[in-house]
Amino acid sequence: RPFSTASRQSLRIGLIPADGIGREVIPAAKEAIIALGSDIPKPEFVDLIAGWECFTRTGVALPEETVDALKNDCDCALFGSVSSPSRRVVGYSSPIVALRKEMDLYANIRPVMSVYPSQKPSIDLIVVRENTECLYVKQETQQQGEHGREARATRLITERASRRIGQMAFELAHARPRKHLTIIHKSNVLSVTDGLFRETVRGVPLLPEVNGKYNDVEIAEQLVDSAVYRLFREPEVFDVMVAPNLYGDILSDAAAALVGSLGLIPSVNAGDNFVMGEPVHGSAPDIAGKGIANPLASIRSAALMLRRLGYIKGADRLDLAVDQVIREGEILTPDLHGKSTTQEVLAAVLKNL
Ligand code: GGG
Repeated sequence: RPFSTASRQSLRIGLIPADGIGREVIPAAKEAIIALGSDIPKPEFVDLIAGWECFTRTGVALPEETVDALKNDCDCALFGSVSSPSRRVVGYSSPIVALRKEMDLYANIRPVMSVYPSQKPSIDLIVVRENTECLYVKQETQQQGEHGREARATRLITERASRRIGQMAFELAHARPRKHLTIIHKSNVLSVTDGLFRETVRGVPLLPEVNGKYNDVEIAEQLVDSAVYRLFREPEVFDVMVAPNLYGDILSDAAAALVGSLGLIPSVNAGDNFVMGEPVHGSAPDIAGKGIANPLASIRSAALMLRRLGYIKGADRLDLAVDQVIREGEILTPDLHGKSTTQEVLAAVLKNL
């Protein structure tokens, strides 16, 4: 818990629903936070805009006012989902990628857990995704080559970013019962970039400032392709996994398949001075506006955000209320083979609270 809002009378929470189902699930998370009552400081919500729809309306995907408000007027935030187009659009750049960099939210922490005690093997892992570099520096060029067009992308891995994501991952592993960390890379092929990531993360326990704190963490390594294979064959071997940006994104979606739905998986974008909850799922244009999006990942993201800020009781209550809805299995959205709406699932969570 690197920073504290504990002395606050109120908690200023920026809300950025952005696109698609983000506009349905973030308001649900807001209701769940309000229902916590005195277990957290009085929440005050700051409505903010960003996203593809914002771009089509205003010509800007991430307005300066949104970033300013987050930096100067909010203690934390919740982000929904964004629908960036798959083609290049002049003047547009993904606002969530930009926001993570602007706010220096260098770690994306994505826990994946099975809820049913009967699920075998039982899954309880965290993907720790580096959040600021790799191919997401978005330095792409295209030119005419001898055999047609040639496109290139720069992949940036720095010692600084690898060290701090490594420290975050060791800290999380150290705090868990199994104390096991797997470093994900592909340094048999990308020996320079992934080689630097691997070597730097491995070096974290030896840093003088760490002072031996992580000596109890068992370190393993896995090439990213075989990590996906093992994730499906024997997910129970993983505890904390730390990965460069793109691998972390892909691995966490894959891991979500093991526990029923991407609609259950929360995350926080964490830095040293700010935290922003965000469901791992995207904007789901196929179901947007139908009122059937699963709000549980967003409610769990709110719990993760509160937990990182130190509001453990509030976070525990949200997690327990969500787990109970899943275990009872009666009021679930269609992604979990249920027939209920977003509002009905929210009502069930609120009842459990
Ligand atoms: N909440 C996660 C999310 O929005 N995922 C989709 C995503 O990251 N898309 C990248 C983009 O649209 O810019």
